[in-house]
Amino acid sequence: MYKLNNEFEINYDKKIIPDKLNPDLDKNLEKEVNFFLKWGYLIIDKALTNNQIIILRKTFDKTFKKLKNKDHIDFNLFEYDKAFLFLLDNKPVIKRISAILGNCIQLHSASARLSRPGSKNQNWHRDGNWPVDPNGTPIGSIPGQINCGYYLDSLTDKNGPIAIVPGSQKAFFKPPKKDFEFPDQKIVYAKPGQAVLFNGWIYHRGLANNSKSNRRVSLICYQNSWMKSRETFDGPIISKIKKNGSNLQKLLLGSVNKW
Ligand SMILES: O=C(O)CCC(=O)C(=O)O
Ligand SMILES: [Fe+2]
Repeated sequence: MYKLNNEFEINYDKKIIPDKLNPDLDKNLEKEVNFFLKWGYLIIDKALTNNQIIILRKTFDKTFKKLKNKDHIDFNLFEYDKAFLFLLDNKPVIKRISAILGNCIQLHSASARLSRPGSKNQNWHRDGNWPVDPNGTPIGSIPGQINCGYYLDSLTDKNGPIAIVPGSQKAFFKPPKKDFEFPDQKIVYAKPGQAVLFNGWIYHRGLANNSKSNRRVSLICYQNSWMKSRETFDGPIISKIKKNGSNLQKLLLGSVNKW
């Protein structure tokens, strides 16, 4: 027999949900939003300070050294080391994410990928399943997911830039599982310190690393806060921030567990 529990109890502080649903956009931000809407990606300069780049590289290397042969952390990155945590609500990035998605945002996944020398082209993929007919629904629902890549090594043709296909974020079908180049693909050569935002539903892939050094990236992905997340939000590091952090951190970490 199904047992009723307190499913309907609201157990979060209502102040976590922002009163104002969209931030004010200045001319520059408006330009960036329009670029993102047109091309499906956006490069943010000065997303990390030099010191933050140093800390991230050190933390990244330490983390993967402990994991030995593993080359992909696909969620819960913040539980591996609290030095990654500042990426959660990194101001220059959150500013653009909320300019595009609105103020009600949540973490979809915090991940990291180590492409060692000799790594092959990744498969074309989306970061989440595209859930809406390209014509929209009658009521016009448009959920959104935006990934943010912090590349810790300058991307070159040798170590594998990231390729994206502008327009594919609205395609109904999935990318084929074949190693090929789209004629309209765009190659992004990101630099450490920049953040590369891209639509989570755009076809993309990291390219082969034919250099002699590692290629490192942390990816922090956001979406509307009412969408389902890949994160579990229950590890010891996250639980502390969920309890004592700012309202924004709580919102991003799924404190609003019922809408
Ligand atoms: O390595 C890259 O440039 C992209 C990685 C990626 O798309 C992913 O991990 O989902
Ligand atoms: Fe991806």
